[in-house]
Amino acid sequence: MSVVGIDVGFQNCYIAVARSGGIETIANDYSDRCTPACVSLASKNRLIGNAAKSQMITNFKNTVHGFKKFHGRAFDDMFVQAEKPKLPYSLQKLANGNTGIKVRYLDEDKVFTVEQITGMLLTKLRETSESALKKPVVDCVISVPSFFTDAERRSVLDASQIAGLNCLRLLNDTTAVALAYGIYKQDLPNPEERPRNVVFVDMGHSSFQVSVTAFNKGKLKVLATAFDPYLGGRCCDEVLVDYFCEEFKGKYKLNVRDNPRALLRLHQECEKLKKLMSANCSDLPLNIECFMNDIDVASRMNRGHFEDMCAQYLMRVEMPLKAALEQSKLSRDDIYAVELVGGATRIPAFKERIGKFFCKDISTTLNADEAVARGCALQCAILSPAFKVREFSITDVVPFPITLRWKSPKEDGLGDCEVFSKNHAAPFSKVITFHKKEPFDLEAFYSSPAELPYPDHRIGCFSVQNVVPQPDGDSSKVKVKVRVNIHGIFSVSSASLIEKQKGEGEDMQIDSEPMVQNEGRAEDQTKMQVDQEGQSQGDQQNDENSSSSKEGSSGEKQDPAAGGSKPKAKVKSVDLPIAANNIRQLDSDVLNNFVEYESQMIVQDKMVKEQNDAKNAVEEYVYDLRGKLCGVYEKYITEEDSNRLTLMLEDTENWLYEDGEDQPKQVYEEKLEALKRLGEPIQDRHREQEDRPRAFEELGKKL
Ligand code: ATP
Ligand code: K
Ligand code: MG
Repeated sequence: MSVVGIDVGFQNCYIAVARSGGIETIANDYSDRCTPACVSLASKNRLIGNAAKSQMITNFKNTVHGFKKFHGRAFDDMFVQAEKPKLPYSLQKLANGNTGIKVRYLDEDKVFTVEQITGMLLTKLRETSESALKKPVVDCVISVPSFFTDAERRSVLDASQIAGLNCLRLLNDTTAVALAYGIYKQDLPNPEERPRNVVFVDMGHSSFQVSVTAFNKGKLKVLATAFDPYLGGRCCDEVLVDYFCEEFKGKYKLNVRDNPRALLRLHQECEKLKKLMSANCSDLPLNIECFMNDIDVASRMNRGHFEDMCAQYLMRVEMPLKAALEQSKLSRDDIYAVELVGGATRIPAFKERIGKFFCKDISTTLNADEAVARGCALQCAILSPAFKVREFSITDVVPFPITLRWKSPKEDGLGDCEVFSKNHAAPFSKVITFHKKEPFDLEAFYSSPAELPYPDHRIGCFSVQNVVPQPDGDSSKVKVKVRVNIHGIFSVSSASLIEKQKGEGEDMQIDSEPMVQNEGRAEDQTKMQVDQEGQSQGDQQNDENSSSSKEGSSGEKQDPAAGGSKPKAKVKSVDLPIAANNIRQLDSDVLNNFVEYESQMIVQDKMVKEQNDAKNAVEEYVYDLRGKLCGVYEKYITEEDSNRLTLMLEDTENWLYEDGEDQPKQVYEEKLEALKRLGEPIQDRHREQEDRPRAFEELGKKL
């Protein structure tokens, strides 16, 4: 079983793995710990990560980046429509309304879904972790922004399946950071003491996330999260790009926005400039040679000016900080530390604003780039039975309140009830009791569309089937379990019909539900009764203290509503099927096709790589032998033979650029063999000669 944590960023991805020494962030085949979230499609293969990023300008139409926020979004989505004109590649509406990414691949027009593109990226990240661990990787934990809704989360899970990964948990970015922060701390307050409250702030390329988390020995509990889903480093890049576009229009008469290649270059240069300004207050140059129409462009920028231009973004820092603090019901004095991660928190003006809000020096004790991946790896280690790690319980929150509305076709029972409030503990299960005579529908949706960073507040519709009245014509008691699962996804997970036993009164007793086992951890549950008219008379209890009993798997919580110490009546329950509709997730046959297609593309990439390797081996041999023929091998070959061989090497070199440009692997291998048959005898004679004096020396020593 593999223990791998993957931070899939909008711009940068990181992988951490558990090895004997502990959790390690690993480097990819470019010796880089950061793998760019970039996929480049080409006529023979795909390039992913660093190789793709270096193609971005030359192959801009087919190099996909900045796609993380297309997960779970329709093509007509406002955000997608706003992004579209800024992208060097094309988007297209898919048959189901989702966002498709249109590229040339294998000399054909292809439209990929965002799940497929992220799937490609995850394939690369999986391969990187496999080469570090030297074994197949399947199990992993993947990070998502805490504000991702069900549709976005389901879409990321689909992507992980396409890449052949088994995602044990989608972990919120700031919760991953909290885990990386807390698990090694030896001095956390005891469970009965006041917790240590820490604010985590993650500003990445595309978003800004804040959480307030309470720590005690062996556990963390997220109290609140808040976010600005569109505030990040790229806002600042865009400010600079806008500025220089405008300047170059006047100064050089250049319309940069009409030239995708120039625009991409300007973006890259502006990002570099932005980073330089984090360490430097003085005037800095921006120079790009041969920028457009053979014109070299030059300009300058300094931090003061940059900050002025970013004022609208700097202003947006405070709101999420305030919201998180308010929701946590803590005051500034209750905050032990404010920890910053994410690349954009290196921008001094952002840092300053955050510190000022909390009236506190901010801490940067965590690795700003790697903390999310490390936290994910730690969570994976905790979930893995094969890995010993300190017990640590993690309680996250529901970011947006969720409401359930029920209706049945004939009965006039219609009603709704908020089943998960904002910042409710998660993962979490609840049991709701209905009195029904026929099948009914449960519609789930986010209660407050206005605060949702997503255009559709519907989650899905769950039909509870096979409900029948009791033999005496009365309504049946139907118990429905709803949950926010380990990935932060809502579902109606099971339903059962409780059959009335002989002699039982109207005031039927509800048997306690068995504890829900999830990934080896018990989930907590709350009972809620909902009567036939749909009035909620629920006693929601245990919400607060439930998190403390996480480790216990057998200890059922006493539920006063269930009758306490009264002897339990015998109750027979029948499981009811649930049909889920309108869930935004790929159909299983579509998903299977994508899985199959991904593996074909992997085979294709491997073939191209082997072909390239074989070709490079021929080229290398040609250069090496030619060099040696007029060097160290000179004495071991006649001039005539040497000339003939040199000519042959030259022919081979020409061939490599012409007919031999694109040949199957074997052709190169045979070519190499043929050359070696001529080269190796010379090499042998040379080696023999080299070894002789050494042999004499050895002999001399012995004598
Ligand atoms: P997200 O979390 O939004 O999905 P991400 O995880 O890919 O995005 P990070 O890697 O945390 O984002 O941060 C990348 C951002 O940080 C980029 O905008 C980058 O330019 C910026 N950044 C990195 N270093 C610096 C620096 N020294 N000064 C200013 N900005 C920086
Ligand atoms: K990242
Ligand atoms: Mg990030």
